[in-house]
Amino acid sequence: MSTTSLTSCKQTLDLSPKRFGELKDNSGIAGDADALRARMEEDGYLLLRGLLNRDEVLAARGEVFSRLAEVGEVDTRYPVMEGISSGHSRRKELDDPGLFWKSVCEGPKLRRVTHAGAMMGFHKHFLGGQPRCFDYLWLRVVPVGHSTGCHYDVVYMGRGTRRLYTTWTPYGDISRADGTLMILEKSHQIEELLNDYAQIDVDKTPNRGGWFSTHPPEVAERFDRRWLTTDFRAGDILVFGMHTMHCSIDNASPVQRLRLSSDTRYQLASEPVDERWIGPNPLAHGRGYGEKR
Ligand SMILES: O=C(O)CCC(=O)C(=O)O
Repeated sequence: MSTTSLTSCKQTLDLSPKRFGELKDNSGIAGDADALRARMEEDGYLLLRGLLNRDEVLAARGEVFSRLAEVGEVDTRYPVMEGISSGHSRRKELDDPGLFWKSVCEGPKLRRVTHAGAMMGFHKHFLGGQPRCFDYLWLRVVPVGHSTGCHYDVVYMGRGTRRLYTTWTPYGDISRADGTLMILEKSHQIEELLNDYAQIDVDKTPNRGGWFSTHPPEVAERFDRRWLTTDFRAGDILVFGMHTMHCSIDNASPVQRLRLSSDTRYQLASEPVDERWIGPNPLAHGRGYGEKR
């Protein structure tokens, strides 16, 4: 991959080998649950290539972009599957935009990917028992110029078991220039973060927000670590723990392609669950799918 310049949160990333690198591909150990657990312990993440059925993932992409075309967000002068942004939206004109978004996030093709089949099979294998996926699904439709700030997920969903894992799923082939997820290497071992930032519960500290920083290059410098990412293909997944610092690269698609991904959460069904994310109408941070994203 010959990208010469990337930004995240509008900050230019240092792409030198000291500060930037490739995520490790763990597909070779996908069949060995003990090895997967040991790798998670060591690295704080697992990249698994081609774990999902590519056709199902692409069908979910088509489903989501068709719904977004209904509200004018996808430019229908191009094939809907391309996910080219129109630059505007009629979503706010709907009677209930939250209900619309919920119906997109509950689309059957999307849920087939996140809540069934190979995805649940993997988590059963990895967790060593019956898995449960949060009912709430975080769907990201990221336009050019946008990204996510640096954070641990625990600050948003830390009220249940600590053996909870996020899975980031790209719906399409997403190169880093289109805004992939980045992991801060070994960030699950940074005592300073674990003892302080990780103790936050965003719903108990109003106005603070959950992001640790909106300056990824500064974070890499401060903790003397690399940001890791890769070019993803439909079918790949990236699994990581609640204490793994991550953020995303700004979408810089030259053709205004929307970056489409979801993040979903898995745990053992037998362990305590964070109730905010469960049920037919999850409360989330108070407004369910009507939450400002
Ligand atoms: O996709 C993104 O930009 C953010 C995803 C995220 O924060 C997560 O997977 O926990």
